[in-house]
Amino acid sequence: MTEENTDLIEEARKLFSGPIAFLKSAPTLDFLPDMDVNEVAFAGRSNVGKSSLLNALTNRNGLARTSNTPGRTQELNFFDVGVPLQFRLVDMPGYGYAKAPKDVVRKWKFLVNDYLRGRASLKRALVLIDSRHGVKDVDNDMLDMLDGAAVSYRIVLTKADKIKASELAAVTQATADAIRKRPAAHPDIIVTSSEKGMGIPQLRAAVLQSVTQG
Ligand SMILES: Nc1nc2c(ncn2[C@@H]2O[C@H](COP(=O)(O)OP(=O)(O)OP(=O)(O)O)[C@@H](O)[C@H]2O)c(=O)[nH]1
Ligand SMILES: [Mg+2]
Repeated sequence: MTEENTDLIEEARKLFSGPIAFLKSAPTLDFLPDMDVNEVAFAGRSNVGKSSLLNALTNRNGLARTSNTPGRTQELNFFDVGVPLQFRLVDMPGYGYAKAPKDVVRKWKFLVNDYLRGRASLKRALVLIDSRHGVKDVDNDMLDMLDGAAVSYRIVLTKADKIKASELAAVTQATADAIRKRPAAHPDIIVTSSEKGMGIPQLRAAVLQSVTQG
């Protein structure tokens, strides 16, 4: 690891252990906060571990609500990082929940698509992929949406504690191959486990880097 990376990781660690607070929930676009500060959004299938990852990043268990029931997060949830405010984290509603009613799915598509297309302050999306499953069709739909909206994104594998190291290496490679030709994708994949803390310092640094560059 380069010295620059070590510095960034330490700076990110400090920032994420400082003040972080839930700002608001936006069930529709009317409720979005002003674009006064940069944002990083967490996207991914329902139950992939978005809320858990947010909690692991911020070292606060109850910050984002986690659940065994898929489809728990239905709104865009905004969290303010730093005092004075440095940037915002956005917990997005999960997609791909098979039992979701059609009107909920339709509402989700409009909300997410409009948010992604209209948000100059959104510097990067983190797309979470369950390391046991890899990139599925519903994930590709999300990546198409991001490529279409020209929102830069990065893939984060979750729940790495649930599979063997050899399987993890294989799914990481397969995921890298799957996104190679996608225009808005960052080529490097971050492997994480909220449960074990794996990849969390690196993810904090990646978040900080994406909100501070330009
Ligand atoms: N073993 C393991 N379990 C995890 C990890 N991350 C999340 N989980 C579990 O996966 C389930 C779903 O986690 P959530 O964080 O609520 O998932 P989500 O993506 O926010 O789900 P929605 O809000 O419904 O879209 C919970 O039971 C978590 O405890 C992990 O790193 N390892
Ligand atoms: Mg959630």
